[in-house]
Amino acid sequence: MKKALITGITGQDGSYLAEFLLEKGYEVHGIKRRASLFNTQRIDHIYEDPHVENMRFKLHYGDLADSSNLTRIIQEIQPDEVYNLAAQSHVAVSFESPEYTADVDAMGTLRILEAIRILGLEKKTRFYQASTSELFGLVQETPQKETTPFYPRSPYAVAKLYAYWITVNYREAYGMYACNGILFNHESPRRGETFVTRKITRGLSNIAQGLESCLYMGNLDALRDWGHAKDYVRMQWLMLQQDFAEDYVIATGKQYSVRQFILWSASELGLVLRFEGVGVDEVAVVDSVEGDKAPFIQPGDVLVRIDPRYFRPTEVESLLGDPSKAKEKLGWVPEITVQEMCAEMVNEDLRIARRHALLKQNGYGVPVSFE
Ligand code: NDP
Ligand code: GDR
Repeated sequence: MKKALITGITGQDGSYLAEFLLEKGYEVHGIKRRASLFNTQRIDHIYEDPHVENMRFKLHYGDLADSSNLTRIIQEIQPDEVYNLAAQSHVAVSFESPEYTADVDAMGTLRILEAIRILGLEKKTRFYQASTSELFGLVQETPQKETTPFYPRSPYAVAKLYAYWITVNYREAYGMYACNGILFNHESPRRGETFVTRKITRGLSNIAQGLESCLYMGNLDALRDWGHAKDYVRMQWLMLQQDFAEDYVIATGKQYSVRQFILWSASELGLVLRFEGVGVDEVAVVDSVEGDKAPFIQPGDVLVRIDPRYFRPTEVESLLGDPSKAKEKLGWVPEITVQEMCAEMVNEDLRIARRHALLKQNGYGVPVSFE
């Protein structure tokens, strides 16, 4: 039985990848951080009681900032594959915590590679690094592919640039099977609540159920190439199953604006919106309401306003990936369209909002968003 170690197993991708590898028959180990509240909601459904015999899913306390902890865990497991998904993954937050982001996202990657090397596992353990389209930042070529020059635009992207190159360097210096998946944005109902797609689907669903009154957004002109996380974790595994380690761009090859994602989400709720005004005065107003998904919304309501605090000191305006290499060499094609994904996210957030609305009507507290 193959053994995989996933860092960041409690995150969006970690949870889908763990499900995928369990289905493939792997023994799956994950590193989770100690937190004052439970942080395993995304993986609770696959959790196994450690007292059960032959369990195939095991969590270890750890942190990418702690090299002795990482070395001990890797020594104990002797994994065939390591998927390094852990990161301070929020671009805007990286401007507020640049040093922490560098420590975890850049140095954390080095710590794992060094652990594999020091333990003499460099010929046994295959390594996947969660690289990102943010490396392209201020784009030098459209669409972006494996050979497009990098120009990172945030402390997050700069930290990930180090992680990208240290992965390449360990491959070349020590003959390790180590590769980078340069993944463009991928989302799902399990996406963190403060990334733009989830913020929109959750915010509009909450407004539809009378839990919030308005959604405050940043740059609506930003263009992204959005795919579904389920499609993208399949690719992470495929990259480690080849004869030679190589780096791959994973994207859909289609690009849309944040404004368009708002329109799709609203439409799934039965709402037709129109955008009015320019710059920070732009708003989204309801033109018409159909169906029963949004009982608290009336024509004329303003659902979206701009709040400049969501603007970034340096923005990545436009990303569009060219996944030709992944398609040709690995036979990978995304199966879920961005519109299907948006509908899935809205309907899941609506289900949660309806539950919270019911709790509120009956005098119980509901989670508050501080974003
Ligand atoms: P999430 O933010 O959902 O998950 C991040 C994971 O990393 C969580 O499990 C988090 O733990 C963990 N983590 C954070 N800091 C540490 C630390 N110091 N030590 C150990 N674990 C830590 O990210 P995604 O699942 O969306 O992304 C996975 C990876 O892919 C990330 O590296 C991200 O940068 C990268 N990426 C993501 C893309 C996307 O569109 N989703 C695109 C390209 C790259 P906790 O739950 O405790 O917070
Ligand atoms: P990104 O994702 O920065 O691309 O990084 P995010 O969803 O945060 O932003 C996408 C674009 O939307 C604009 N935007 C807003 N973003 C947020 N979060 N909140 C807002 O209110 C808002 N309004 C507009 C942003 O300015 C940006 O242009 C994600 C992360 O998952 C990274 O870890 C990953 O590496 C990249 O995707 C690929």
